[in-house]
Amino acid sequence: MSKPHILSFESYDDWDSVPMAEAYDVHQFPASSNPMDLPEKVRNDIKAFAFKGHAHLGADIMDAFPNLGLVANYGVGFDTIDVAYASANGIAVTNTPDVLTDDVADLAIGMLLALSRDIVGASDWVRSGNWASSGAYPLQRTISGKTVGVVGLGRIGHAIATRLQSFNTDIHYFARSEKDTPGWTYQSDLVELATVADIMMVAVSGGPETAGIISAEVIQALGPDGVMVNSARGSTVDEEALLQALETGNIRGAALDVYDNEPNIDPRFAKLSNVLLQPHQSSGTIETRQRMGELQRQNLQAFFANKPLVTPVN
Ligand code: 8YV
Repeated sequence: MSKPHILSFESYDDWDSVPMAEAYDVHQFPASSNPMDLPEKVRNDIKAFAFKGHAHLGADIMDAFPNLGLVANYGVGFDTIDVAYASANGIAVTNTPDVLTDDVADLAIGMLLALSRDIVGASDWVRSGNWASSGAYPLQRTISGKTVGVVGLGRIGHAIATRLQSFNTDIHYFARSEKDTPGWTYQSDLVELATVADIMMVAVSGGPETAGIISAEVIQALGPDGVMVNSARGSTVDEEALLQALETGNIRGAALDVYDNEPNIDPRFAKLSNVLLQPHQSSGTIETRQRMGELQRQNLQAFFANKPLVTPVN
């Protein structure tokens, strides 16, 4: 019996590509990024995408596949997928929520600790022999007891706030609406949130609604003693304003896993000593990536079996 045809984007580990190839006739999205480089018959056969990565997925690509019915995204964020266009054309979109929440929240806390205590610089101090030759490392800063502003109280924002609660911090959050979270303070205004916060944790979804919400004004309100951790999307931050604030000491520091132009990030970041830089790896553990792949395949399987999708977006 012939297998259903799917289109795979980017590359997958063996634990994903092997089961995918067992169940489907897998075609690879062309390196040219031009779907028309695939033969017409293949484009007609493909009914689902195993989508991965952060490149734009819009009408120009979807239209090349007249029988496309599903975009199964490997990732929780779907800001680069034109979901409105997909919906209007009867194409379902799924994502991989929940399975990555803990790892993303864990790394956000790790980034905050690493930034505030300069764990990376202190490690280099020991390795280079500076400890023995020059003495104790410069004093760093406390996290416990500080006021935290969490931007976005979805699954990931909530998991970050819950972890930070055990550091005896005072949790404030910005969200579309007030949540039932006794002891945490709702702020409907981001500038207000930044004004009260010592530490800002950005955990809001990407997309047009949140583009640039961490504006120059918000960054200024965070102030010269404030720090920011972004594990959401680069697009949520006015990156030029952030770079200027970091360069001039208008905020104390930032820990970033996401940027505007990944992976070719602004080279000014690498020149700064008050930033901790991560390569968009919040969900990057073997355990979580395996669960993400499984969930993506469960959605593909449900689609081809005409069953309800497991984690639909539209
Ligand atoms: C990526 C992510 O999906 O889930 C998300 O929204 O940003 C990541 O987990 C992952 O890097 C694969 O592209």
